[in-house]
Amino acid sequence: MGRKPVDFPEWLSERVEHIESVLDQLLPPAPTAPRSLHEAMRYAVLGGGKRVRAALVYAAGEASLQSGSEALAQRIALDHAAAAVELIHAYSLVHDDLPCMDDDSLRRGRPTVHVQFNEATAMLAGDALQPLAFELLGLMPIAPALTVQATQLLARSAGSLGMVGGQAIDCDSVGQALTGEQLQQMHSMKTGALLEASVLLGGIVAGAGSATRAGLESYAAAIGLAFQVVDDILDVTSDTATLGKTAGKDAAGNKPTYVSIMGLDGSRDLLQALREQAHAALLPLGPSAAHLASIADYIVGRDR
Ligand code: GRG
Repeated sequence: MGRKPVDFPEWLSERVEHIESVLDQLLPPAPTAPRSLHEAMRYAVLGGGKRVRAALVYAAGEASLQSGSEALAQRIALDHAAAAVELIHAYSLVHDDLPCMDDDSLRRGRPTVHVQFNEATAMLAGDALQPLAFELLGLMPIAPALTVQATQLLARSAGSLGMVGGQAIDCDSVGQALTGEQLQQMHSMKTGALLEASVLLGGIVAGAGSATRAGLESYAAAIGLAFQVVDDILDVTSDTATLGKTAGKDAAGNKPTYVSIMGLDGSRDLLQALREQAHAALLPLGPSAAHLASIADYIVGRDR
C-alpha cells in the first residue's frame, strides 16, 4: 500500500485483488475437514462482492497512518481488520438469504449458499465465519489496547445493537408502517453500523489520534446512511425494479424504503447532502484522505 497519490480506480482494483488473496489465505483450506463446511465458507466469501468494507478499512488506515510509519505490522493488522469485516458481511448475507429470512436463490450472480450446498451447511458456514473474524482481530500484531478497541467495535457493530439488531427490526417491520425516523434507525443499525465500523477499524489499527477519529466518525456516519439510500434508489431505478409499488413499501411491496417515504427526488437530495457531509468531515485529514473521499463518491454514484 503506497502513500504516493494513486489514481482511485487503480487503487480500488488493486485493493480488491489484494483482499481477495488475503481472504483466500486466511480462510480454512477447502480440502481440510469438515470439508463441506470449509467449501461453503470459501464459496460464501470468495470470488465476488464489491469489497467496499475492506476498501474503507484500507483507505481509513492510509488516512490515519503517521508519515513514514507504515510498518509491516500495521499492514498485516489492516489486512486482518479488512478480512474480518468482509467475513462478518459475508456471514450476514448467507444468513439473510436463508429461507427463514429473505429466501433468496441468487447472490453475487451465483446460487446462494443454501441452494449450492444445503440449509444446514449455509447456517453453519455463517456461524463459523463470525468467530473466524474475531480470531483474525486477535492475531493483529499491534498494541493489545488497540486490539481490544477494534474487537469491541466490531462486536458492537455486528451484534444486537448493530447489524443483527437492525435485521431484527427489519423482520419485525414486515407489514407495518415505519416512520422516516424508524427507517433511518433500522438501516443505520442493519447496514450502516458495519460500514461505519470498517472506517473506524482502519483508523484504530493505524493509530489514529482523537482529531482524526472524530473526522472518520462523521465521514462514516454519512457514508453508512448514503449506502442504504442508494440501495433504495436502485431498487426503483435499476433494470430489475418492479413497477407499481405500494406507497411506503419496497419493490416486493412489504418493506418501507427511503424512496417510498421521501420520494425519488427527496432521496437524491438527501444523498447529495450526505456526500457533502462526508467530504467536509475529511477536510481536516488532508490529502491522505483522498481515497476515502473517492469511496464516498463511489458509494453515492454506484449502480449495483
Ligand atoms: C442476517 C444477521 C443478518 C444480517 C443481515 C446486511 C444484512 C443484515 C442484510 C443484507 C440485506 C441487504 C441486501 C441489504 C441492502 C444493502 C446491502 C448490505 C447490500 C449488500 O452489500 P454489498 O452491496 O454486497 O456491499 P457485496 O456483494 O458487494 O459485498
